[in-house]
Amino acid sequence: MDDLKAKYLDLIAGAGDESALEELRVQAVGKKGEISLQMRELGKMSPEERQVMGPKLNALKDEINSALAAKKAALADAALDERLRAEWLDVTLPVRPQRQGTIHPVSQVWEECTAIFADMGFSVAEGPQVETDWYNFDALNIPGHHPARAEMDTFYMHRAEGDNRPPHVLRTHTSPVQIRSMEQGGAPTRIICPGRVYRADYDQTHTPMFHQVEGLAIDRDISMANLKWVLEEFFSAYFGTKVKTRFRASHFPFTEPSAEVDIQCSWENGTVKVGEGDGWLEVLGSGMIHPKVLQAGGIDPNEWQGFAFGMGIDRIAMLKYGIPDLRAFFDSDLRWLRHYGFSALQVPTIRGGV
Ligand code: 2NM
Repeated sequence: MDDLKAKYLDLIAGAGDESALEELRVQAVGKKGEISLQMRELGKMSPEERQVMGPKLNALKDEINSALAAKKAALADAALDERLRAEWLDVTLPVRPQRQGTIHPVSQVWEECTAIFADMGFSVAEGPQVETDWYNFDALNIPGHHPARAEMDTFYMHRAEGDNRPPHVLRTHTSPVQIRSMEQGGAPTRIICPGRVYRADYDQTHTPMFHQVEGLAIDRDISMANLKWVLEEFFSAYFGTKVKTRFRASHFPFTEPSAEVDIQCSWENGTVKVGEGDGWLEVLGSGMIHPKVLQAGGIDPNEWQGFAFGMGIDRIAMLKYGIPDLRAFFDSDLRWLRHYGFSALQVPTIRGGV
């Protein structure tokens, strides 16, 4: 029995894995195992012999079983240690760099404009891109025969056969949003309307969809002087340097008087710099809101007056960030987007009063 014990304890200690251990278990204490067979022999023994051998065999069986269990646990521990070693992971490593999208210059400048005008008390109004001809034209003092209707290269929506109502249009400016805001909020008011607008025009400097921000301030004694201050404040904050403006008399159906606004710039071997030099760059249209337009928005022109202006977001984005070609804005070329795009963490650069 001592030989049996020594043999199995030795074999168990040397078992390399769980299946080798299982084979040993069957071989020693399985139904037909060596120790089980010995126990069967007890029946053939004399009672005296059995009294000695019985407990000894039971003790041996117990010892083998606990050696098997201990070895099994040791093998499991070793397997776990090996897994932990092989699957080791440094959770303190920085993440691998990931390809990220960028903020489009139009979105960036849109946000910059919103932030600057918000500082001056303007809130943002938005409205539909498909408009009635009333909101896009008539309410803005552009009647059916007015050349501006043709000049604006309007996209017209389709009407069903036999439906003779005037068709809806893709808005040619964001002014209809301002009419809607006048109707809803009345006076006094200060709003800007950034948004997409559409004109059937496509060349080096025009795309059929582009972006505008228009502004509107209505109160009892708003004047062109207020307009000039707001615009100079805006351009100085936007370009980060004091920018002079020049007003030139102009004509728009929706404003009277009307002015086109130039900003000060220099031209040096083909590149424009805003806020220096003695050149001028046209960037904006503006004026005092025409009484008929106030009336169309439900505001009494005998009690209220105000200024309005409109400019191209894409155009001022090109100026500030040195982007040469407008059409590339809407090509979705990833190389262009990575080059001119902004990080999501890049907060719009605006500065306070100059
Ligand atoms: C411009 C130029 C001048 C303008 C007028 C209005 C409204 F709705 F209040 F009458 N909004 N925007 C306006 C005036 C727009 O864009 C070149």
